[in-house]
Amino acid sequence: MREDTTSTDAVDERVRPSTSEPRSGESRPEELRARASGGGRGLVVLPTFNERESLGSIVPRILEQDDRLDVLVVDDASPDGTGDLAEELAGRSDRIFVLHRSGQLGLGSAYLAGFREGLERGYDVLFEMDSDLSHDPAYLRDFLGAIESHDVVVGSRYLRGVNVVNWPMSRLLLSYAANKYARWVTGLRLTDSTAGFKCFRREVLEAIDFDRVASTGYAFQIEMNFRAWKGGFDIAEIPIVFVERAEGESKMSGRIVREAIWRVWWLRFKGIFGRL
Ligand SMILES: Nc1nc2c(ncn2[C@@H]2O[C@H](COP(=O)(O)OP(=O)(O)OP(=O)(O)O)[C@@H](O)[C@H]2O)c(=O)[nH]1
Ligand SMILES: [Mg+2]
Repeated sequence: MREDTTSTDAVDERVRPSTSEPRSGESRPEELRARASGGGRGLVVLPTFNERESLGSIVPRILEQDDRLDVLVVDDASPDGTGDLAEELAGRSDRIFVLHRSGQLGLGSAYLAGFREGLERGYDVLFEMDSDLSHDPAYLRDFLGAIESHDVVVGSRYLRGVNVVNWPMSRLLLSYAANKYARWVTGLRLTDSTAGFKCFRREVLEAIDFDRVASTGYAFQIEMNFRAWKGGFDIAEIPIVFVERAEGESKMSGRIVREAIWRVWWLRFKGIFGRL
């Protein structure tokens, strides 16, 4: 029997079961319904919180990589007006959609909200990507190639040496150590389990009960990999170079790091006892 997940923390940030009604605090991009048609289509989910400086350049660069790609911006009522800019962009292209949420609800739940939307609309491949230009859209072609023969593809910063540009040594060490630690605790054999540039075949996301995904920050990335892996799906890594943001503000915090430290143990024990 499955346990009641509503008793744990982070309840506010959890996405409810898929229904035909939008969640409270979200407005649904109706045009997405008409656009999604299946047949190898990919949706790049771009979570934004105060990313006005970069959104206008990243979105067209994504779309020019491949005709099969559309973009869904998931904006958490950014005070800098990123949501308005996203609407402006969406008004100019039938490949750009926007999901507005009522406040800063966390990265994990932003992705889950975007995935729910994309699954409902029939997309075959769902991408995660940062909107601050840290992830070069040119890699989307590599992802599209790799996802044809794998269930999940992760863009790794550590597959061929260390490919991170402009991070202070302290941050690099933290990220590198976090990856070694996650690998040791969970047994997940990835070089970059906290990476945020990745894609899933729709079947993988359909097999994951979003209501049970509890992590929000870096741990969210580890948890999604872990759930896919435990679900019997295969995960491939491709090398990417990650460039630290030049504009805007980081949302990285001590809370996010602390969550990742204990959450991997939670995953390990849930996994062992088959209670994921
Ligand atoms: N919708 C939404 N987006 C978020 C939230 N937190 C972060 N993001 C977005 O998620 C992406 C990754 O966040 P970043 O702040 O760049 O995190 P990071 O890459 O680990 O750290 P820096 O690049 O140093 O800032 C960016 O596009 C953010 O705008 C959130 O609570 N809601
Ligand atoms: Mg970033």
